Amino acid sequence: MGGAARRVPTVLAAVLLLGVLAGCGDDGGEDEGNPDAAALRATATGEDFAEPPRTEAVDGRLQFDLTADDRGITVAGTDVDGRAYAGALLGPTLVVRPGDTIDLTLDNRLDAPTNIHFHGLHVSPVDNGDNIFLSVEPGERFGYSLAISDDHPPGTFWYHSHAHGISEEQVFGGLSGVIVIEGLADLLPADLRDVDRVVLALKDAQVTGDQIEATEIDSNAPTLRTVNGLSEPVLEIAPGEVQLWHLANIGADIWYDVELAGTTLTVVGEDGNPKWRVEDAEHLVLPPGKRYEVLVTGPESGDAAFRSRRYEQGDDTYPATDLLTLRSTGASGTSVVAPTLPTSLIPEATIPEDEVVERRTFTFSEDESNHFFVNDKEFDADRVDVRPRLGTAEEWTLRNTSDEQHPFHIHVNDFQVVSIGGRPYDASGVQDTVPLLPDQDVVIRTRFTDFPGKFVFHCHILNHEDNGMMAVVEVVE
Ligand SMILES: [Cu+2]
Repeated sequence: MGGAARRVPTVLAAVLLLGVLAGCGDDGGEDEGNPDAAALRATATGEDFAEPPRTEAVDGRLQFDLTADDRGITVAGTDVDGRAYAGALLGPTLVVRPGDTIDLTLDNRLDAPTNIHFHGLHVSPVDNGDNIFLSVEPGERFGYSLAISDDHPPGTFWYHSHAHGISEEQVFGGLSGVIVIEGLADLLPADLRDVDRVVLALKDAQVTGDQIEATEIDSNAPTLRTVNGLSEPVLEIAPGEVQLWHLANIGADIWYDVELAGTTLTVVGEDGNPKWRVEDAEHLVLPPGKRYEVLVTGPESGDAAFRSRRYEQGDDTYPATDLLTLRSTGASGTSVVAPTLPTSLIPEATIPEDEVVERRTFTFSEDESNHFFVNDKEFDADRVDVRPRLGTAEEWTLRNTSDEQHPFHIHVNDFQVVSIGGRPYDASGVQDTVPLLPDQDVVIRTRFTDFPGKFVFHCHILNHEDNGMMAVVEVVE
């Protein structure tokens, strides 16, 4: 296995600085790509792959301070304004194991309130847990404490600002990062348990002048799509080597439809949940918030492009874009003996129909003036929209009556998709994010286990969430 050391990225910094220089006084006229983004791409492609710095738990505890600061991203001694954790487009990757505790102090040096959501974690939503109703004011420090249970599923999760009304500009400016709960590789066949684990966080940036766009974000505008903040980096792999990729879309608004040229992606996890049934995918759609864990096998030789296909979201259209080059270190003619891939990681655990105690329908809609609704209501933090009982299972019909797609996401508890567009869906695991296509009901079942209290579900296009497409769940005993 490779195990090559991965350095802290400094490339993005240089990229952005060059973008700033290239962007000065240069304005528009191009219909493909804003000039700054184009300049960034031209100067940045082909860099070595790198991951964000890792912050790992020690003796069962991950204790650290996380600064949110709009002095932004330090670039070779120069700052580009953004809204960033620890001075980078992506916050550090938090690495823990089941049973660990995350003790994170958020130090808000922004000039706006903020907070943190821990996306996908099955933890308490109240007090100083995964509580998105609290607001950390400018100049304040707030200590989050999250107890991750011994039996928490391993996989890919993420953290980001959930400050309602400004979550889009905060995440777009930088306020998001990856969380890895270790242990997924332990569920693989014995000869794959030492597999190289690689984080590939997808995030875009629209750099205008000397700052990341904040006030006039247009999710359909040309944007620089990065992997770990790098433009088209090169990731090396040995012939026949299997790597475990943690794919995560941690951006604010845009979608990806990823593929690896010439091969399939072996999906072993989705949204931080190991698969009951491993499946090969030719491509994977990742709306904002979505994660997949996939196995990738190194080709005999040559390069393979990891790219996003053109994707039409209904309102926005994202052009086909190369994201990363996977480079085989093998000489031409190298023969490869690929290891046996798994067919299942954990036993199937569907939620049976006879366990369902309540059925509800939620309709997602929008009007012509950028207002978004759940059951005809805009979000109100002081209103409770649904009160499930702790320990019960419910079946929800999610109905999208708008003309564009919305990725549904619910906090705290995962769900099983049981049908899409009236056709039964043979789930291969549970998930926490699912795209709602226009005029296609998605039916899910979920159990409200372990944690009473208030949390939310919402569309994970953060512009839509900020503009109303969110509702309050209160789990009661
Ligand atoms: Cu939406």
